[in-house]
Amino acid sequence: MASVKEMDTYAKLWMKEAGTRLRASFKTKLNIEMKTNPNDLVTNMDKGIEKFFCEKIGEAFPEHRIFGEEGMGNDIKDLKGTVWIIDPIDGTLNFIHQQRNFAISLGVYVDGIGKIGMVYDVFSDELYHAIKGQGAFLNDQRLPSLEEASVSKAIISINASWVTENRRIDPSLLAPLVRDARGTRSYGSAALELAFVAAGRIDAYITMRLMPWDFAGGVLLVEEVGGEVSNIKGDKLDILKGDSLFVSKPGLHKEVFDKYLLGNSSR
Ligand code: 2AM
Ligand code: CA
Repeated sequence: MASVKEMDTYAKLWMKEAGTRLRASFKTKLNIEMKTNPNDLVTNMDKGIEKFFCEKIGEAFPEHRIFGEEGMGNDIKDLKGTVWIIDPIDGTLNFIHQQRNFAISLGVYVDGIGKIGMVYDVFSDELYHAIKGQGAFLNDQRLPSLEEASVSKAIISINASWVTENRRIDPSLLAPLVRDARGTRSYGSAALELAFVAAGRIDAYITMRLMPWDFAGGVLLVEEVGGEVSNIKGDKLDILKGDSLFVSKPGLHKEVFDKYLLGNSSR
């Protein structure tokens, strides 16, 4: 069986090569297609980068399975064995509109347990990287453990959708949190927002709907620096189906559940 070290070494090389390809694509004309709606877009690069990972993983680890956003991997119905969960471009709208604020996200799960998490901020050339039990790193510099935080001193990443009429949460629940926090931000890439929480650049990230490849890599980064990770009800994440997500520095989780999400929590 492949060792975590071996998978990690390959994964890092592939992330860097994929990033170089994405940066090179800034000079070319993108081929953009609509997926489910006019704001849900996919480019030739999303597909090309997923194909690149599928080929590399298939050559190095033919017995492993791949769960990718663009569907070029396997039809995944369980997390048995080793599964590589990949988003070739997380934040495709940013990639198209801004050529920044997007990331490649990768998580390696063995029998449902996250072993390797990587998020590559391609524009900034910052590779966030975690191995379960061994800590999290930014460009090979170890990230320190997160310190306790409180809402009044926190910068919270949240999309404005969740405090306006929407189908997933009563906007009056999160509006007071937005009011009480020191500040809010929205970067438009869940993987990057997870990496920013792990690096202490923001204090929390809350969102109502993510797919497995949006968070499979990033949640490991946050866990490895002692951050708190759950869905919006306070339950363990559903890695296979996707979930809502609430990650934060220690202490913030409890404060947010106690003061703002009471009634929405299953605890
Ligand atoms: P994507 O660009 O890979 O689709 C934007 O707030 C974040 O949510 C991005 O990480 C984006 O990833 C993801 N996202 C966008 N639309 C989504 C949807 N309908 N369901 C789940 N995740 C989504
Ligand atoms: Ca994507």
